[in-house]
Amino acid sequence: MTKVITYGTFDLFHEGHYKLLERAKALGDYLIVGVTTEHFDEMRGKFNVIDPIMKRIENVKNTGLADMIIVEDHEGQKIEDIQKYGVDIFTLGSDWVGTFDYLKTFCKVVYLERTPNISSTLLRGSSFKVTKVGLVGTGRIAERFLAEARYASGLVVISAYNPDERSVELFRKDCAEYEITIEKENYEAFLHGVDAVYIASTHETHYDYAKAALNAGKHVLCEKPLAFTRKESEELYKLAASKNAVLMEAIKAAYCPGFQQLLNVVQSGKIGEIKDVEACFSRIARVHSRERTDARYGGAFLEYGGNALMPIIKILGKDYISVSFDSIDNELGTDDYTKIQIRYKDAMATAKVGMAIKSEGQLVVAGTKGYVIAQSPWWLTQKFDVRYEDEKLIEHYEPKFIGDGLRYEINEFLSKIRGVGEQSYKLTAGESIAITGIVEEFVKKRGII
Ligand code: C2G
Repeated sequence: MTKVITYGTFDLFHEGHYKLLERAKALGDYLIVGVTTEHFDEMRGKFNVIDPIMKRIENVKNTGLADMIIVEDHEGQKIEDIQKYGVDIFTLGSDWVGTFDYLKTFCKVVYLERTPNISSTLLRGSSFKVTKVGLVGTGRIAERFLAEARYASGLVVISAYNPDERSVELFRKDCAEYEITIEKENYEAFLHGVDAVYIASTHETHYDYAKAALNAGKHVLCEKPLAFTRKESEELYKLAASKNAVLMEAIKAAYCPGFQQLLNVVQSGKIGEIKDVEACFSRIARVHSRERTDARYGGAFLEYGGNALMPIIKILGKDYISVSFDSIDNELGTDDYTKIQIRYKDAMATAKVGMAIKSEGQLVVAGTKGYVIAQSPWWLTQKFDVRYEDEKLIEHYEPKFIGDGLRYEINEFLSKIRGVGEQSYKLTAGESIAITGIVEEFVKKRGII
C-alpha cells in the first residue's frame, strides 16, 4: 500500500484545494491530510486565516478523499509524521517547489501543479470575497511580493501591468509558476479586473498610477516614495478616503512586529525623554540597477530615504522644525550616500542612506535615562537592546520575525481592506505625508522636480 501525505490550511475551501487532494490521492492508495492550526499558521507568518480549524477539517472531510485527517501544529512535524505513519510520498502544490526537498531523505517528494485563478472558482455558498491583486511593475520587488503573498489567506495575485517589454519578459520567465495575466497597454483595463494594486513601478510613476487606481475605487499599496510633494500625498490620502479605499505606503519595517515592539519600549518611558534618533539604511545596489543608472530619479535617497526617515517620524513626530541634506554624489549626479539632519524643538535626528557606500545599518534612539539600539538590519527588527549608564544593565529583545518582512505588510494591507485595521497606527496617513514632505524638500533642493 502506498501512503501519501499532504498538508495545508485549506481556508475558504475552493476548487484548487479539491483538485490538489484529488491528485494527491491518485498518487497512492491511502491519503493522510494534515490541517494546520491557527497557531502554527501564525508561527509561519500566515495571519489572515478566516475559517476556524473545525470548519477547515470538516471541508477536507467532506471531499471524501482523505483516509485520515491529522492536525499540524508545529515546525518539524512533517518529518515526525512521515516516520510515524510510514509515508511513501509527501506532496504539496507547485507553489512550494524546492521548499520541502529536505524531506527527500525520508520519502519521495512530489510537487503537483497548482490550480490557477482560484478566485473565480470559490466553492458556491461561500460569501467570502477573495481579494484580487494586480502588480504594477514587474521588477525584483514584484517577484518577492508574489512569493510572500502566499502567506496571506484570501488574497490572490492575478495580474501584472507593465508597458516595458523587457521587464515583462524577465518576469514571465522568473514567475512562470504563478499564472499571472500580463497587461502591457491598457492600465484602465488592468484595473478593471482587480480589487487592489501593489505599485512597484519606478518612483516617478507612483503618484499617477496610485491616483488612477484610487479613482477607479481600488485599494492601493504603493512603494515608497508615494509621491514627490506633500500636496500630492495629501491629495492621494483624501481621494482614498472619499472612495472608501485603503491607501498604504509600503515602508515594510513599519509593519514588522519587532519594530512595533521597539516603538512600545521607546514609548514606555524606560529610556526617558527621547532626544535623538539615528537611523541608517544602506545597500550596495547592483551596477546596472535602476537606482544606479537613472540620472534623474536614481540615487540613494529616493530609493531608501523612506526606510530611514520612517522611525524618526514615528518616534519624534511629524512636526519637525527644519531638515537639511548632505550628499556624496556620483558621476551621474545622483547621490551615492546622503545624510539627512532633522531638527525638532527639543530633539534632533539623523538618517543616513547609501546605495554605493556601505555603513552599519543600525537604529539608535537616545533618551535621558538610556538608549535603545537595534542591530543591523534594524528594519527587519530581529533583535534590539535597551542600555543604560550602568553598562551591566542590558535588556535584550529578540522579537519574532519570519520571511523577508513583506508578508507583514501584505497582511496589514489585507486586514485594512477587510476593515479590521481601519484605525491602523502602524504608519498613519499623517506620518506618510510628513515623510513625503521631506522627500519634497530633497527633490526641490536638487532640482529633480
Ligand atoms: N493549492 C493549489 N491550487 C491553488 C491553491 C492551493 O493546488 N490555487 C494547494 C497548495 O499548493 C497546497 C494546498 O492546496 O498544496 C493547500 O493550500 P493552502 O491551504 O494555501 O495551504 P499551504 O499554505 O499551501 O500549506 O504545512 C502547511 C503546508 O506547508 C502548506
